[in-house]
Amino acid sequence: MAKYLITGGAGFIGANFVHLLSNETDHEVTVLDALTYAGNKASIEGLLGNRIKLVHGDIRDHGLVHELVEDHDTVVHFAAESHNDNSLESPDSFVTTNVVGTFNLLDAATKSSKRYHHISTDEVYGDLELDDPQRFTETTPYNPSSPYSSTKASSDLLVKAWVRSFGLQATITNCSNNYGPYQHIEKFIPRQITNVLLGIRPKLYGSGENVRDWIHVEDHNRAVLKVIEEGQIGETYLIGADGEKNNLEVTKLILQLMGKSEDDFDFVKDRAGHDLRYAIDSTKLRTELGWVPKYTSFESGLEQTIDWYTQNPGWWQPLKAQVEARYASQGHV
Ligand code: NAD
Ligand code: TDX
Repeated sequence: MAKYLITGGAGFIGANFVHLLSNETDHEVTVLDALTYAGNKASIEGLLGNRIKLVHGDIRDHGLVHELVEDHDTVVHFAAESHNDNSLESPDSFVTTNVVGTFNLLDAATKSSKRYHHISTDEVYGDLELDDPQRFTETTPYNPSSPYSSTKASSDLLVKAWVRSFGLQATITNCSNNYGPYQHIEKFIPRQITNVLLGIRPKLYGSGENVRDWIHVEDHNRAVLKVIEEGQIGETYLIGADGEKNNLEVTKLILQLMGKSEDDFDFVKDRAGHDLRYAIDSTKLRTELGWVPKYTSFESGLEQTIDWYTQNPGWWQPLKAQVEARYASQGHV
């Protein structure tokens, strides 16, 4: 039994990770989450009690971060501003949360000699051509495109520097696009599912040719746990499940699974600087740590996700009008 501090544990991936720790380990867990627009206490409410606690606080609060890190064995850092479209409109909080917030955690984990795991993204590597035979690996040079991905890249570089300069006991994982329950409805897949549920046509940026490498959130989180338990200190592991699909294919599949016509969607204004393709080669994680994904069928993972949003309107419906109003102001409708 260990004491885990989970930052961003009321967000999409962090909340799913807290469910995994609750169901499959006997660790004590403290969630540190600022409950921004992207955090939702309801995602972990049913788990809160003696073993799982929530501290409503900000990773930019240096004193609070030091106090909490000192009292735990392992820090798993999910908290971030995570949405590319928002980072184009108002990048400030991306810099303060993703860079300065990460610095606070690294400083505290170094000073109190704690194990630190850093959650990052494949977007730090930039994008690939559609026909590029090489996928991202642990040695691909960093080349981020957006304010979001450049702040995530900055935070990864801080971790690497703290490992080398101060001996921080850290690992990093860079994962591809996640889907599954509890994902904020500003993101692509839940935006389209909830649109269809409300009779609104899905909205596809540009020509829909952009490719993302989809992985179910549970597969991501099981890989994270494996890296924390068995990974080599100082190492980076890429997490991906060979799930490349373009946005047009995903939109058509959602429409088909929800009993609508495949053409029942709109093309809308593209995202500025829109990355064309992400693709992960996860050979290192698979061969060194023996991780394999459970969700090998994207279609059945997507069906399960559609069911979850259909069964849980109370979780997402209160957010919908505001999310769509923001997209309208950005011209993505
Ligand atoms: P999310 O936006 O759903 O959740 C982020 C959480 O962090 C929220 O609960 C929010 O309240 C909290 N938070 C934000 N700023 C904070 C602050 N200053 N202090 C404390 N808490 C704060 O994000 P997500 O999709 O769950 O992503 C989690 C992590 O995984 C991020 O680091 C992201 O970069 C990374 N990642 C995401 C994906 C993906 O597909 N979603 C893929 C790879 C990596
Ligand atoms: O309405 C939409 N229509 C559309 O075509 C939205 C919201 C998105 N898109 C496109 C843009 C992307 O090509 O769908 C793709 C996925 O978009 P997002 O869900 O915004 O994800 P992305 O920008 O790829 O980044 C995600 O994966 C990597 C997460 O938000 C990041 O946090 C993670 O690091």
